[in-house]
This record gives sequence, C-alpha cells and structure tokens, in this order.
Amino acid sequence: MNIAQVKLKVICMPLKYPFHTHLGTVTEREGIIIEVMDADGISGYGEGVAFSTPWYTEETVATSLHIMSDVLIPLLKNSPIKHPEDAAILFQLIRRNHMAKAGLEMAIWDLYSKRNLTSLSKMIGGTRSEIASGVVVAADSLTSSLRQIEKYLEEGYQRFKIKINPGQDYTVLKEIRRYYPELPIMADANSSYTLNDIDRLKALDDFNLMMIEQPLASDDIIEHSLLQKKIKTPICLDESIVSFHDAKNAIELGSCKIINIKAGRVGGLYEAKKIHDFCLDKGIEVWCGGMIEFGISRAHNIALASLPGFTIPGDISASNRFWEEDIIIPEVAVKNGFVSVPDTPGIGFGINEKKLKEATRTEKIFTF
Ligand code: OSB
Ligand code: MG
Repeated sequence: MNIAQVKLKVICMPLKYPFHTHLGTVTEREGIIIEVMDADGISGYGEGVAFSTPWYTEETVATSLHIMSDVLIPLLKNSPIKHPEDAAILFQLIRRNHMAKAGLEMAIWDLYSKRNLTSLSKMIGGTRSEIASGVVVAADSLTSSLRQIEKYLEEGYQRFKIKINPGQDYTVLKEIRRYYPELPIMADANSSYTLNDIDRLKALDDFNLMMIEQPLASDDIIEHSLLQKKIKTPICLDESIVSFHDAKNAIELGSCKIINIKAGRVGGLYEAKKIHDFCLDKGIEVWCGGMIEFGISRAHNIALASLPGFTIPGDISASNRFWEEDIIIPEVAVKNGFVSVPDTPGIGFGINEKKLKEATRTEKIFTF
C-alpha cells in the first residue's frame, strides 16, 4: 500500500440531546477524522473515538492526537505495509492507546477495500446485507426515558438500552416494564456497582433483561465471574474487554455470556474480528457497541456488525439519533428496524465535505 499522506482533523459537533450517564453528561462531541491517502489520490477514512475527557477509557482526543502524530504515523512512514493487518501488527509494538491505533488502522482498511473495489463488509468476511438496529436511552429522568423509548419504538428500533446506576435502577426499570412488559430491554451500568451490591443486582433479575452491561469495575474480569454465578441476567462486558486476550480470559472464567465489541476499544478491526471469531467458535454472542460516533465510525460499525457472530442488535443507530446533520453522505438510516450494509467499495459512504469543514477545529497533514 503506497501511503502518501495522512490528514488528521479534530472536529466538534453539538449533540441533539444531552447524553447522561452517572459519569457525567455529554453535550458536544469532539473527535478525530483520519484520512489516509495513497499515491494515486485514493482516500480511506477512519475516526478516533476517544472523548475530550477520559471518562470512558483513559484515552482523550489530545492523547490520541499525540500518539497518532508522534508515534503511529512515524511508524507507518518507516515500515511500508502490504495489508491493513500489517498496520495492526505494527502497532502492537506500542502499548494500549487502542482508540488512536484503531482510527488509523480503520482508515487503512477503508483505503485497502476501495483499492480492491470491495466493500469493507466483504473484505472482513461480513455475511449480512442488513443489520438489526438498537438504540441507547441515556436520559436524566424516568419521564424523559419513557418519552425517548416511545419515540425510538416508533422509529423502528429493535432493542433499547437503559443506562442504570445504584441510585437509579430498580424503580426505573419497574416503571419501564409496567408500560412495556415485552420490550427487548438491556441495562448498561458503566461500572457503577461493586460486589457489595449483589442484592441490588440480583433484584434486577425480576425484569427479564436481555443482559446487564459492565456492572462492575472497568478493569475487572474476576469479580464479574463471581457475580455471574449469583445472578440470572446474562452479563455483557464492555470496558473490561480491551483485547483478544481479555475476551479469552473472560470467557474461560465465565465472567460474561455476551461481549460488546467496539473496534475503537480493542485497537481496530483486526483485533475486533479476532474476538468475534473466538466468540463464534465458543458460542458466545456478540454485538457492536457505539461511541456516540460520527458517520465514519458508524459506517465501520455497520461493516463489523455484518460478520456472522453479531447476533444481537447493537448500538448502531441512525445518524439522526445524535446529529442534526452527519458528516457522511448518505446518512445512516434505520428502516423497519434495520440498517442496510453497503456493497460499494470501502465503507460505502461519501464525505459531506461542507459539514466536515464546518465542524473542523484543527488540521494536521503528514506527508510520506
Ligand atoms: O458504555 O456503551 C457505552 C457511549 C459512549 C461511551 C460508552 C458507551 C456509550 C453508549 C452509547 O452506551 C453508544 C451509542 O449508541 O453510540
Ligand atoms: Mg457500555
């Protein structure tokens, strides 16, 4: 692959509605758009999904920008690659910083697929032409949660994720179940519980939740295995799984029955696919998580979720879930609860140059 230039743009856009979790409220989203161009002028796009502050993982927009600019791009410059997997393996020389690695690696996947006139989905082994769409409800009150569920139900979403924490769990879920006894609901705790809360967590077995996502510490695998033995609701791990190695350990220890795969969290599509393949082999269900992302990362998620092991609707919502106007053309749309998987080369979406320009705060160019 003859990479000639990498462009990094820091962009910022307001969210349509504030996104509430017990860790804080997100009202605008900063992110990094990565464009990798080859000597023939063909471009691949990726997105750095770290947030402005390290509330979800330790990375931030600033640390990602530093690692990409001063570490990963120089590595790429000095070690020509033939395939996107070579980039993933090259980046293993550097510890962690998964979102920075993933942003670049995924831009290279897009470029490679475009060069080979193949959709990214086909390139990584995708088998689906459409994927089931789920949505997250991250509201600050019960009334607003119920209003959001009603709206998203009308829009066709097939699975609803409710953010919970020890101060807002049983009564909220009970009310939701009162109105929607059969709705496919799951809960995401973002590590807000400890093992001292076993009784609270066991009580949630009353609600027939599809799963509870990441109840315990963000870096824990052991305690989740103890918890899973005590509760009926399947545990799904998010924050705790940052590599194939973590996924293997969690499955072997029985720490979860389901894994949320986010390419950004695990360092890119190569690692994400490795986790997927292992889970498929072991009969562990997976789904594709979201990062309040812009359209480019959303497009990569669609390709990832087209792999055969993604059997549960993920956090892959339409562009208009978060944005007045997205940076891709066409925008991601949900029809009858499904998002269709593009079969055109690469991620299969174009760039809305006008919107991207409007959202751009800074730009750095690296020539090879
Ligand atoms: O924990 O899954 C999470 C958003 C940002 C960071 C972490 C998480 C989330 C979500 C929503 O829950 C994902 C989305 O729909 O984009
Ligand atoms: Mg989560």
